[in-house]
Amino acid sequence: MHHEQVDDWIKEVVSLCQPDHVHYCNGSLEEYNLLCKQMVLQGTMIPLDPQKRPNSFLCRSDPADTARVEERTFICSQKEKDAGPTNHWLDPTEMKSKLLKLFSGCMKGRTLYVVPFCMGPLDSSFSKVGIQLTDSPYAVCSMRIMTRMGQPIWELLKTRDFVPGIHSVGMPLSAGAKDVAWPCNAKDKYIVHFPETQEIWSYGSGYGGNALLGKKCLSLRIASSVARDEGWLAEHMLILGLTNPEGEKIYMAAAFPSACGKTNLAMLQSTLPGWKVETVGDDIAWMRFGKDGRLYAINPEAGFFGVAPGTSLSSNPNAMLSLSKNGIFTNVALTDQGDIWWEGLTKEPPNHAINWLGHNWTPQSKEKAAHPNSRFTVPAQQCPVIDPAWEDPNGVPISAILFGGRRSQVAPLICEAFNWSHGVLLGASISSETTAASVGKVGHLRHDPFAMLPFCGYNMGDYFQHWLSIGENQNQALLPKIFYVNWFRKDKNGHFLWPGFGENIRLLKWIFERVKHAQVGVKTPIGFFPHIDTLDLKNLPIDIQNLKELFRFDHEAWLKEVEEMEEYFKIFGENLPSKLNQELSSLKKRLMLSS
Ligand code: GTP
Ligand code: SPV
Ligand code: MN
Repeated sequence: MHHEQVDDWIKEVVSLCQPDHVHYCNGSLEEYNLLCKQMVLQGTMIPLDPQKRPNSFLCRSDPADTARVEERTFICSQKEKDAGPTNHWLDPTEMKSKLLKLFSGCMKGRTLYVVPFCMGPLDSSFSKVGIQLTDSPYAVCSMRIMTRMGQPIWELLKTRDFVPGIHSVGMPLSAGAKDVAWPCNAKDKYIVHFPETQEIWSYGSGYGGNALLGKKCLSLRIASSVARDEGWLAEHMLILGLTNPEGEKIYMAAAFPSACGKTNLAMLQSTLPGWKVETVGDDIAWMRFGKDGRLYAINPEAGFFGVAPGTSLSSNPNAMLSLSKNGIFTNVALTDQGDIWWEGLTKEPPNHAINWLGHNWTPQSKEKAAHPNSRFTVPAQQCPVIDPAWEDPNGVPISAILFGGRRSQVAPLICEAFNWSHGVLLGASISSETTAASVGKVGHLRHDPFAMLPFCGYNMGDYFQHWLSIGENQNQALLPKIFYVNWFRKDKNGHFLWPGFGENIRLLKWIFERVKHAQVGVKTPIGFFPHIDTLDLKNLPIDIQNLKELFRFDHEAWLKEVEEMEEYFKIFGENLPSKLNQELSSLKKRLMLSS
């Protein structure tokens, strides 16, 4: 939408939603503090002990609003085919009329906040401006942490187009009615994208990616569709810098599905002396080729919205240090000392806490202390290992791309693609066990190509083609090398075979050396495996049997995997690139020949 249209658009939405008040956000600390104060009075926020965790708050959501709602997420392109077989679709006109009904009067009794924000550094030509109109002060405060929000954006808007987003919790208040701590619409939710007109409408949820429209809605679903047209990539990827003991540095990006280890890898604390990881981003990467033929990435976000359970000083000390102050904690437990707790935070659980449902909790309780998708929201600049180049307007040059998922079986600890198009097959073939990041069954294996299943704003078959084309047109020698990793393989007793977390540095080191042209690994039908003696396993307490199992190549299982992939690819019909089919047939041939 053009900048001249800002005022008209806001007026239109105000007359549709009928809020009692309109507040234009300037993004100042005073404004943030005031909103927090109001939310404390309202019962939405509970201040934590300022001695322990300064300027930090706990929020408890409605139990009917705790995660992304993929079943209620829509891509409304003109043609159903352009949304593709993996997205929910409705005719845009039909959806618009539905939305107009839902939004009519939906903000009665509430304040509409006008939230101007920028995804990416203000001085970067990669960045995109958006305006979110919302009736949720929780969303406003979260957007102030997760994006560049406020006054400077009003300046940018004088000359720049913007993506309009309308968000309502979908719970109007009749005159005099008392509000609840977490307003939402427990029955009806719609997270809707119109890629052709670059519009976002979100109704009924106040939680995470449903409500912070700059994140998944703009930076992935809308941006991926823009990126296809403009020749770049908007990806569900972390970005990290890796420095070796000699001080040489490379950057890499990694796509893992939701709650499969991006934040942890992005902030990894190395167990190998002299090796260091620094964080550029933990969830989203926008990447494009520079004039020098290298791929450059920026992190469009300004904060971390990270999974709380499992985060501790031993698993992810840098995340723990990042959330020492100025945080919003949603659906974690409250200790008797006025601090936060979640499963895995400490070895010894507290004797008593108030859990995410507001109930008394003890270690004997049947209920969880924290919801499995409970999250912290903190500014990225608080991360002790934030990369010096994290706000570089030109981005950082990417030397390696990792794909991975949560696979208790079959997938090896690491393998390297033969080349770019084989790497695209590795990305397209990601399957992963589902997690609590999305509403629905947890732990069942599903396809999640490029970790983008819930986030691709157009036909996934065309997305595969886009990835193939983008690589074909470049100097092959300068393309990032592509790898597949799996930290989650389990033994017969259901225990993880690989220690993971800080020990993942051993694989990053191997990747570093491959980028620097160290010897090629062992060729297998599915890719190059490392020669065991090229992996640095010094002082790693791992059983040799476990190590063997992590790289055990189960021929039968892989043939089955390929047959299943053939079936899956059929859903894309004529939109499946023939090149990708060829890559799959070549894989099948290699498997047949090696049996
Ligand atoms: P989103 O924010 O949903 O996109 O998630 P994410 O990909 O950033 O995942 P995150 O790093 O928050 O990790 C999610 C869960 O996986 C947490 O419970 C972690 O403890 C666990 N996890 C992360 N890395 C490892 C690892 O190397 N090994 C094992 N076993 N678990 C891990
Ligand atoms: C994810 O689910 O991948 C997240 C959390 O990063 S949310 O912002 O809620 O989508
Ligand atoms: Mn994510």
